[in-house]
Amino acid sequence: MSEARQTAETRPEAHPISPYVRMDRMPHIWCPTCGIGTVVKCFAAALERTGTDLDKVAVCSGIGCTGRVAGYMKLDGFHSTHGRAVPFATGLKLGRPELLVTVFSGDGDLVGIGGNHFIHAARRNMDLLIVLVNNFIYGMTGGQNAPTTPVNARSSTMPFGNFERPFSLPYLAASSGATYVARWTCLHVRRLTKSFQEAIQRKGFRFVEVIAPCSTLYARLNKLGSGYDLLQYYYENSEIRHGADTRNMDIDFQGPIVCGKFVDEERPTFLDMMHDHYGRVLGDKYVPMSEEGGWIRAPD
Ligand SMILES: Cc1ncc(C[n+]2csc(CCOP(=O)(O)OP(=O)(O)O)c2C)c(N)n1
Ligand code: SF4
Repeated sequence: MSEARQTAETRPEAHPISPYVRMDRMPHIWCPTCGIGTVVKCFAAALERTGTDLDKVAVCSGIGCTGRVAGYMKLDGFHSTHGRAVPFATGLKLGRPELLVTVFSGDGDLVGIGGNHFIHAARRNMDLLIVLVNNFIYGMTGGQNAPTTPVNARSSTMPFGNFERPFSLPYLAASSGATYVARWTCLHVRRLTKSFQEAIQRKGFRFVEVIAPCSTLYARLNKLGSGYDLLQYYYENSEIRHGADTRNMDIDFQGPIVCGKFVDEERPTFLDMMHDHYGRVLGDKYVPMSEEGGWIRAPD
C-alpha cells in the first residue's frame, strides 16, 4: 500500500483508539484538559475488553460539547436535537432490540432540557446505557448555570454564585427506576472502564455519571486553574463508597465527591414487560418483533 493510501487506521503507528474513533474527524473540538475525551477512551477500552461487536452498538447524543461524542465514535449513532438523545435511543431500541443502545450527553442536555425523557426512560426500565458527563455547567454555549451547578459555584448566568439547589444525579436516576447506577470522575479511569464493562453486560436502564473537568468555562469562571487542577481536586476529595445510599451524595462546591457503584439489580425491561403483557392478554394474536432484528414476524 502506498504511503498516500495509508489511512490513520492502517498506519503501523495508528493510535490504539483508532478502531473506535473516526480519525478522519480529528482534531476534535474539545479544549485542552477537557474531560470528555477521557470518558470516550474508557468507553472504547470497555468495548474492547468485553469483545462487543461494534456493528451491534449505537451511540446517541444530544447537543453540547459531550453531544459531539456520537459524531466522533466510529459506531452507528445519531447526534439528535437538544435533550432528545433518550427518546431517539428509545425508538432505536424498540425498533432494533438486538442493539446495545447507548446515550452519551452532558448534564444540561440529559437532565435539563431532556430531564423528563430521562426520568421516564428510567421509570420504564428502558434498555439503554446512559453515560452522563457532568462538568457542572453548560459548556458549549458559554458556561450557563446547569441543573448540576453546585451551590456557590459561579457560572455565566450566576456571576455571584449559584443559589439553586442542584440535582444529585445518582439519586435522581435511582429514584426514577434505574437498575444500574454508578458515579466516577475522570481520574478513576480503571474503575470507570470496569463500570462501563459491567454496564455493557447488564440490561435495563443503566446510568453512569462521570464528573469531568470543563477547563475552559467552569474552571475559569471559578478560578480553579486547569483541568489538571480539577483532577487534583477529584484526587483529594473523592471517596469510594460502593452501595452507598444515593440520598446522601450531593456535591457541594469543591466539596467531597462520593463515587462507586450504588445500584446493580435486575428487573424486567420495558420490552420484557411488553412481550409478557401482550403475550398474556392477546395470546396467539400477539406477534412479537423478531429477536434478531426489528422486523415484524408474519403471523403463522
Ligand atoms: C432547543 C435548544 N435550546 C438551547 C440550545 C443551546 N444549547 C446547546 S448545547 C446547550 C447546553 C449543553 O450543556 P451540557 O449538556 O451540560 O453539555 P456540555 O456542553 O457541558 O458537554 C445549550 C443550552 C439548543 N441547541 N437547542
Ligand atoms: S467548553 Fe468545557 S466542556 Fe466544552 S470542550 Fe471546552 S472544556 Fe470541554
